[in-house]
Amino acid sequence: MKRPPEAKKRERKMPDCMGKKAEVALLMGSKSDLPLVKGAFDIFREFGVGFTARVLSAHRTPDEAAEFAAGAEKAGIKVIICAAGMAAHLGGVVASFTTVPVIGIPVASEPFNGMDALLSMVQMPPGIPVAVVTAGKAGGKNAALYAVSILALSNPELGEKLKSYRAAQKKKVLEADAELQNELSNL
Ligand code: C2R
Repeated sequence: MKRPPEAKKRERKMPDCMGKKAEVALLMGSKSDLPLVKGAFDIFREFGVGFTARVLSAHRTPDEAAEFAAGAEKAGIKVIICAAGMAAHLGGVVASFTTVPVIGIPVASEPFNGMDALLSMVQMPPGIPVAVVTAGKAGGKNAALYAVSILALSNPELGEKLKSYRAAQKKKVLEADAELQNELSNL
């Protein structure tokens, strides 16, 4: 049976960053969100995770956003991250077109300082979940780390990298504490 042209379109290869097959897709509602999600790129690079990033909007490019979401699984995407501000419907709409896990990053903007985006993402009706992470710059980093944890479930090497990352983080904090204790004892 001949497949409809849109099915073919959906299987289109994802544009890969880092020359690796993309397993994570990071969508942002506008290019203006980019400064807040850059932390995610650093984590993907650090962990060697292939990713792709797109500017797509459920409001402004509904057809393209739906096409991307509907074709993501076949294209090998295992986690989709959606960053959006204001009435942030992007994550919810993307999640409605796929069973690939969707993580939302609420982007803070005037006049509600991100509360609008947070509630739009976190208050999904039952049946279509979106996992929401920290608003602000930390959101990019945490969304990427969460995506890495999901991928690590079926990739032991990535799991080990994640454990080393946590151990290095712990070491840094304990060193900072030792430094503080030293400073306090010299007061
Ligand atoms: P502009 O800076 O382009 O005016 O966008 C974007 O994520 C951005 O934070 C302002 C804000 O609008 C958000 N936006 C959404 C969606 N599309 C764009 N929340 C969507 O589909 O949910």
